[in-house]
Amino acid sequence: MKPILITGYVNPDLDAVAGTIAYSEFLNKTSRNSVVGLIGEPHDEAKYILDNYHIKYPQIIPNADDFDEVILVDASDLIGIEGKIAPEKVIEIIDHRRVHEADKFPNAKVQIELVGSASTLIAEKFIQNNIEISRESAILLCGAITSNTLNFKGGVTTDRDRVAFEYLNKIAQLPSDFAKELFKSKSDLSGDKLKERILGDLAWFNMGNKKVSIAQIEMVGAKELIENRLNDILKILEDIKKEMKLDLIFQNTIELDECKNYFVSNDRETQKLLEKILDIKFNGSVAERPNLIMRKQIVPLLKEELEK
Ligand SMILES: [Mn+2]
Repeated sequence: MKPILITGYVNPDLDAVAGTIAYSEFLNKTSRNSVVGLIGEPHDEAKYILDNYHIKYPQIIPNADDFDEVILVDASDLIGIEGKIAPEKVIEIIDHRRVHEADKFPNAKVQIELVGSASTLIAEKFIQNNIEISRESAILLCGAITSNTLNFKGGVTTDRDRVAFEYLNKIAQLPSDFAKELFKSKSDLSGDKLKERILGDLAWFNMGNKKVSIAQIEMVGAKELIENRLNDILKILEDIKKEMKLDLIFQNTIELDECKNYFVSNDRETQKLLEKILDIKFNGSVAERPNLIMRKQIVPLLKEELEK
């Protein structure tokens, strides 16, 4: 029997990279032969953990054509896998976002639970089934939980994430500055890295009759980035808007150190919409908001507003 492919979105983030590697380990130790195959380019943060902890890179594949069965981790939308994975091949989905398209995968067993990180759901499988996890997988899952919960400060954080992290870190034994170093690894956006990051972590949605895209940057030093590169950001967003024929686009810039967000848009309609749903006020092209809000929390608010 062919192995099952375990993968995530094209250009997977740390949650997907960690979750796929650990879930493959779980399946190989319990029930079925599986392999991880990532499509596209993993995010910097994922590469940082793989490099820094000398973990073997998973294989990169062009698409899922060589496989009959696919499991998606940290992914549940057609957008983001289009043309790479046939939805009928997906037999299982493990994800944690409120707005999703799991119903478009006719053969999938679906587990969507609103915890901070898909990696928490994977960690719970080891815990519940009493399966020993490798240190490599524990490190990856710890990294993903730290990242996705914004080091447990993001509004998506649940007790389940904390419990999973605590369990995993007994095996991972991470240094006390782990979160700080992890966040530093994705905070250099000098030169062309800015555009690469925006494109690498872009998400888009159909809401009402509008095509909406949200760029998201999580970093330390967001204020300086916006002060120094605002025009570059606006130009990049404008180019994406034209190229993808979007109705609206904005950037959610998450400052990990000071726990605030900076929203960027120079379109007055978009600004008004965001002012309404997020209770913010634009000053020029930028609006500041205290506390941390992530794209997956903004999407349901935006969808509700645009579809009413
Ligand atoms: Mn995730």
